[in-house]
Amino acid sequence: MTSYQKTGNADELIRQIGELKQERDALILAHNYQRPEVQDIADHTGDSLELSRIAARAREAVIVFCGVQFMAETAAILCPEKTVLLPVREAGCPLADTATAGQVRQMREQYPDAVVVAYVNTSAEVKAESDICCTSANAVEIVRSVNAGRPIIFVSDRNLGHYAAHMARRRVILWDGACPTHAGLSVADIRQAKKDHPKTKVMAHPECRPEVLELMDRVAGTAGMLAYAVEEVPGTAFIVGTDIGLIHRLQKENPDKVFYPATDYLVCPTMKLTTLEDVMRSLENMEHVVKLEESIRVKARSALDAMLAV
Ligand code: CIZ
Repeated sequence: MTSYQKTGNADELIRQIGELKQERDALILAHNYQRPEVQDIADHTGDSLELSRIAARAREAVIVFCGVQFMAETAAILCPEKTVLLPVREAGCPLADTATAGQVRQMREQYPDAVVVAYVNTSAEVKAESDICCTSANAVEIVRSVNAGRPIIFVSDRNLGHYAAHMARRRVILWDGACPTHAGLSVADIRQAKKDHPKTKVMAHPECRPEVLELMDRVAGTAGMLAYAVEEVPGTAFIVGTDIGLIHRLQKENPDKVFYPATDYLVCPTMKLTTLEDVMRSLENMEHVVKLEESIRVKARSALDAMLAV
């Protein structure tokens, strides 16, 4: 096994990652919010579900998931026969941390007829207590698919839950959780961005507050934002209301268009923890392996399968 030579040279580090990737029979996946240099060395970039599905189809034995804990867990739920590595163990998600399995069980006792819809930004334990999962891309469809006679508990993001309920015209019991990055975006920020960049299209993630979403030309998850950018004519400029990591991919895939962050502080700190050095170390030491209890994995898988069936 090649040993990692610390040269301080980025090209050399990238070369060594490539070499070690072959030796380990590994596939590198990077979420759309990762640092640009991590996205650039990845075999695939995407949202958490897209990446987990790629992981499940991959022929490689090892998946290096550059993202946060719940994302690597989702990959481990979908492909138990592979080794899933999360380069930075501490890369968590403050939104996912707002919900525990015990709290979901308590909610179920309070609303025994309810269908629990778990946003993908939840732990494997919470997914295991849920009936069906959803992502930012399909939350509206999933909420709409629930039998109209039954109450819906939407875990974990109250803004996404509110948006899905509004679009699907359903009543939803909202969890008191929010993404600190998206929920921090204000109406004043959007007004300022529009003043700074007039004649732009404005898009934001459904984890933003309802009053912010009202000002948007498009509300979408990262996959939907990438699609929206392609739809518009060359020369279009956009204000982007999600983590600035997505701007790298938007700009790379649409060189004839311009993308401005809605504010400079739309940065998820845990999504930026993973560096190229961490990816190298992860491959070298085969760390940190995502381990799930099989009973939890099987139950969480059934909530993900219910989503895929819709
Ligand atoms: O599901 C994902 O990957 C997240 C957290 C956001 C998005 O819209 O891609």
